[in-house]
Amino acid sequence: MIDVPTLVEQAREGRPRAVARLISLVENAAPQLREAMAALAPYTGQAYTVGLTGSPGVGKSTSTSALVSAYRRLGKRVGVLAVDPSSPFSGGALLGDRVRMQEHATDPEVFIRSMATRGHLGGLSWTAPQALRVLDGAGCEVILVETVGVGQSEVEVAAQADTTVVLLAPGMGDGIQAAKAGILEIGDVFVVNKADRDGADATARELNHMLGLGESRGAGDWRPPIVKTVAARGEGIDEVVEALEKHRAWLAETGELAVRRRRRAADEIEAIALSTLRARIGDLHGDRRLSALAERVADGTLDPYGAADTLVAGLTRA
Ligand SMILES: Nc1nc2c(ncn2[C@@H]2O[C@H](COP(=O)(O)OP(=O)(O)OP(=O)(O)O)[C@@H](O)[C@H]2O)c(=O)[nH]1
Ligand SMILES: [Mg+2]
Repeated sequence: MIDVPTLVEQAREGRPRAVARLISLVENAAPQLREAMAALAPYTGQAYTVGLTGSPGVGKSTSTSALVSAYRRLGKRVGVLAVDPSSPFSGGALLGDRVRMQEHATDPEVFIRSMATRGHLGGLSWTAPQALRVLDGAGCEVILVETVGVGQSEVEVAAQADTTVVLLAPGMGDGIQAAKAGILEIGDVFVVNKADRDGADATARELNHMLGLGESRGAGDWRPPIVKTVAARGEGIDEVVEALEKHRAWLAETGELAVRRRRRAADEIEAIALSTLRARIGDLHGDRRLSALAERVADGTLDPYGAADTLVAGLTRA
């Protein structure tokens, strides 16, 4: 038996086990999730969410860990959500990240959770926001979201954040790769990590150039800063925090924060609605309503669009 009100109360007090169990409800799409989200709702909307994205091995986990340290020095309760969209298993690829996060493992004010999202109903767009809600409701003032893997899923996770940090490293032809992946558009803050290696200045210059090319900014618009770091040694991390705080202030002043959060809420509602509908349609296989429609489409007495309309209307009335 899961006692949801007690679980939520304990999570509010910052008890790690309660937070972990609530996130498990998300991962398992448990029936109690609805009640949990309703109970958490009044406490959400406080956390500042930062997404970290970039090619594999660029230093996302190392940077995340260094940022956790920096925010802890500022006395903030911090949440970390590491999302692995490529794997249906928790753990696995994230094991390395756990090792990198080890130094925070015993800090009661740091909540680290990794989750695998592949194969989930509704996928990333559904699970990550719910997990963020749990961390937010649990009083995390800052939440860092890191994705493992590349491609569209990274962009999706970035879209869950108030501020998106795009990491690059010297070499690897990163700038060009980034442009291809559409990652330049989503970056609010750019970090050139591994600045201890040759070519960091060249990468920063190239990036600066590429950001300038797409420029059509007005006076009050945000100009994404480029920060050089050696995350492995914690160098430049305070400057990243400074850039984040500036962006956060800009978001609040311009009203963009509310715009982004409303857009995310709309995406979230849509994802939940779609997965509800999908589940109902899934339940229909073998259902008389669907077989009756299928029969008519097969024998040409009804077109598939008309049949789908009838089906959808029936589902939403149910
Ligand atoms: N030289 C150098 N190495 C670094 C720096 N930051 C991280 N690394 C190393 O780069 C490797 C990858 O770092 P991670 O933090 O795991 O990178 P990641 O982006 O999280 O990798 P994935 O999660 O696999 O995509 C590790 O061996 C780090 O120790 C840095 O500033 N300089
Ligand atoms: Mg990582």
